[in-house]
Amino acid sequence: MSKKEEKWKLSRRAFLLASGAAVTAGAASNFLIAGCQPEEVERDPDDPVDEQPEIDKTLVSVEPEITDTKFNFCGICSANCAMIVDIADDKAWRIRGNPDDQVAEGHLCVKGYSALKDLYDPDRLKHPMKRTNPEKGPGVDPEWVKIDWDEAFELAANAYNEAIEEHGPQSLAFISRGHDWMNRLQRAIGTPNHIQHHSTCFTTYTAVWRAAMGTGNRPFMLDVGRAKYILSFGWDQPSKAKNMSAREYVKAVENGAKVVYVDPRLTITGALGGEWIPIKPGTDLAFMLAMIRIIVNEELYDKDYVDNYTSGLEQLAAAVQDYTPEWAAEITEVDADVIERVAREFATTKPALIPNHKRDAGGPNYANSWRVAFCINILNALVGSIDREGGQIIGRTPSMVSFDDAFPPPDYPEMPDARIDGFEKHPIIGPTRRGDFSTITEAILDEEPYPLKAAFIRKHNVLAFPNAPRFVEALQKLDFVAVCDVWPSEMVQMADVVFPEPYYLESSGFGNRVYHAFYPQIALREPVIDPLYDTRGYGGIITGLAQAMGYGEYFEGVSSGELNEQRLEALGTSMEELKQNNGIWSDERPFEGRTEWDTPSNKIELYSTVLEENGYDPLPHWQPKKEMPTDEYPYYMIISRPPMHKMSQTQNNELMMQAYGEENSVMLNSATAADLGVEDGDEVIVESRANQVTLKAKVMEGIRPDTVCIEHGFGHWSRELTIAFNKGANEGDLIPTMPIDEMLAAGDPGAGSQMQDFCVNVYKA
Ligand SMILES: Nc1nc2c(c(=O)[nH]1)N[C@H]1C(S)=C(S)[C@@H](COP(=O)(O)OP(=O)(O)OC[C@H]3O[C@@H](n4cnc5c(=O)[nH]c(N)nc54)[C@H](O)[C@@H]3O)O[C@H]1N2
Ligand SMILES: Nc1nc2c(c(=O)[nH]1)N[C@H]1C(S)=C(S)[C@@H](COP(=O)(O)OP(=O)(O)OC[C@H]3O[C@@H](n4cnc5c(=O)[nH]c(N)nc54)[C@H](O)[C@@H]3O)O[C@H]1N2
Ligand code: SF4
Ligand SMILES: [Mo]
Repeated sequence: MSKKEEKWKLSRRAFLLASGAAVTAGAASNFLIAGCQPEEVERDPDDPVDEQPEIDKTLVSVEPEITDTKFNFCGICSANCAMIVDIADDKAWRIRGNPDDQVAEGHLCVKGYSALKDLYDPDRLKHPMKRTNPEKGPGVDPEWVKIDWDEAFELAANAYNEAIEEHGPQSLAFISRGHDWMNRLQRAIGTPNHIQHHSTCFTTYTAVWRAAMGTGNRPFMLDVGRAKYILSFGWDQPSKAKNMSAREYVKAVENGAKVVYVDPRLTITGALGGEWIPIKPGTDLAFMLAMIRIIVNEELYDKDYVDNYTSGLEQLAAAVQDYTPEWAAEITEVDADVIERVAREFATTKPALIPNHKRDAGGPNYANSWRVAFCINILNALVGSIDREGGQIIGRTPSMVSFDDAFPPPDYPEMPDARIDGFEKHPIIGPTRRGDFSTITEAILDEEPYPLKAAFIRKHNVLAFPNAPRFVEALQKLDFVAVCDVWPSEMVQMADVVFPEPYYLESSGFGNRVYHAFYPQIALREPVIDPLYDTRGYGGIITGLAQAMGYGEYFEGVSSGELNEQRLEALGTSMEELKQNNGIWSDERPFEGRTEWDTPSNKIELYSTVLEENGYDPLPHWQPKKEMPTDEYPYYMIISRPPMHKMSQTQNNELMMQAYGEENSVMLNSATAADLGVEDGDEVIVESRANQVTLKAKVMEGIRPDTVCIEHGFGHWSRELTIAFNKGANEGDLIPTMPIDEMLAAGDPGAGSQMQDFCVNVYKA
């Protein structure tokens, strides 16, 4: 082993140990990350990675003089853990978790600790660019030319205005997470087309929560740490190294909580828990219906909670009588006596919780997932665990001055109803205007209900869309695409004009604590260093574009500094005070469980009148998943994500890539591998009715023999991502898209993208 390799091995091991410990046991948060030194190295994208300049990867043994300390919060996942960043030699040198943040509690996860590697990534976008090669797609060099901001705005404004004049405002789509500035420009233009990722992520939960509890959109907070019985149906957040989930879960296990982990695949969450039930994919609904029947029939539910805070128990009881444990056993392949035991344990151990986040069994994975989300809500309510200690909590967030109150807008034009993705056709989820990642592709290609001509895209990647190659075809059909990004992602490769944004560590503002918010709290974000490149924040990009398009009046007097000031003043604080107070403002008060709900009955509705009024089943009923194994596609396909990557946006982080092991693989049970004549590490083809991908096989025991699993985030084809390029495959290429008619036929009030409701074949490459 060369000296260089030896050094790397040491530093990598030290890093893994330190970050693993920080995730699971709350180890000292100020360990050093070798390889994260702020060395700025220009990488030539044409050089093979081996020949790139060497980055010093030795462990740092001597602490340099810390000249400044800045506050920020992590922008990698939505937990937004508060950070303290130590500065040495004008460079961000070390990141620590902020101990005063109730989410971080002084610690971060592997991804947060490695963020300096992203900040100083030489592949980052450095200035606005335009493409000069009209051809677009994988393998095509965009032939970028550097331009200034005025030219970038002008090019985009001309293209968008031309589309609007010739084809109407609806011919322009904003594909972006919601943002005050963006929402205003979209409304000023009068296009109904704003598309975000929720249909792939947690829309089924949102729909059920809106209907049965009236609590809006964010079913994200859990008091796992105090739960005594944790019944997970694919809730696997501790395995994702999500900071507070991992910490609270370990706390619960150490406090003697019993964990039953139901998942076709054994994960770290399951392994730490004690009991693993390898359920057949897409059948959790049957398990839950049988549980409800037992709990109701044996009167094991929390009588006080159910009487006072829920409605519809009688109708619920009548609806589940056919769902015996024996019936559920046939469907789920879980023994009837196991289902009975789990139901009784769950109802009689307090506090008990079915934790859920986004893409577990109730997430938009299958045609029946919304019913699973509904059953989870019902079961948590039956045992009195909604907004109670050890249960599912409604996060306490501070109320904020709205953007429109701070800067009242001129009148907006009328907006057409019909959206490109048909999202207005869903009565419960439609009003959230979040849009649909799986129907947009077919709509663009078919020009139904009308032609889409241009798109403005921000912080969404091609690899996140079902059947990504088909989405590329849809993008190729558009006349003009502008993309805001931090990296030269696959979406950037499809752009005509690129607007580079700063990395979050170069940005300012503040953020609500959401994922672990027992009381209202905000965390400060200040630039930890001066911006490295010629970038602009999203608000500034939208303002520049609006002015160039002729919508400048909507942004007169609008400034993020002023908005922040107004919001902080309303809370009785200021940026200055936040700085003085370790970057945190809190309104700490004792936790009091909610007693009223924003539904027609003011209760949690076990019989949902809102679902009924909108044409959906008001009670949970059995419905199978949509696609079953066939001779052609004999295996269930499931998707997950690893602890050290966030979707497709961390693969260019050298540390994370090293920690993961470079490429993803397809997980196969050893019996399945033997049947297929495949050995660990062999290349295999995984094929669905949409596409095929080639990957290495990872042979294991901890997955059902009828199921295969692939982790998401890989298969980058942008050559400008020099580390991420060409590692593994995108399992999303396999996911079929859905035309709007198929989506409506599914009858899902959340309009979920059914990310796993298909089957695959696997064979040796
Ligand atoms: N490290 C890391 N953390 C992340 C993310 C990331 O990319 N990386 N992404 C964040 C985001 S946006 C999201 S949406 C969440 C998603 O995080 P999770 O909601 O935890 O989703 P997955 O990672 O997809 O894990 C879902 C689990 O469900 C199991 N599963 C699949 N099918 C079934 C089934 O039919 N029944 C049951 N019971 N289980 C099933 C899978 O095997 C898998 O273990 O994670 C967030 N946190
Ligand atoms: N195949 C498949 N598809 C999926 C999923 C899956 O499991 N498998 N999961 C789904 C889920 S749960 C989700 S939440 C979605 C997520 O969908 P996306 O948010 O589209 O997914 P990411 O892969 O995280 O891509 C984020 C993009 O934003 C860029 N970016 C990062 N930070 C910034 C920033 O500060 N500003 C700007 N302008 N850009 C930034 C990154 O370079 C990257 O291109 O994906 C969904 N799609
Ligand atoms: S859990 Fe990790 S990635 Fe998510 S916000 Fe916290 S430190 Fe960042
Ligand atoms: Mo997600």
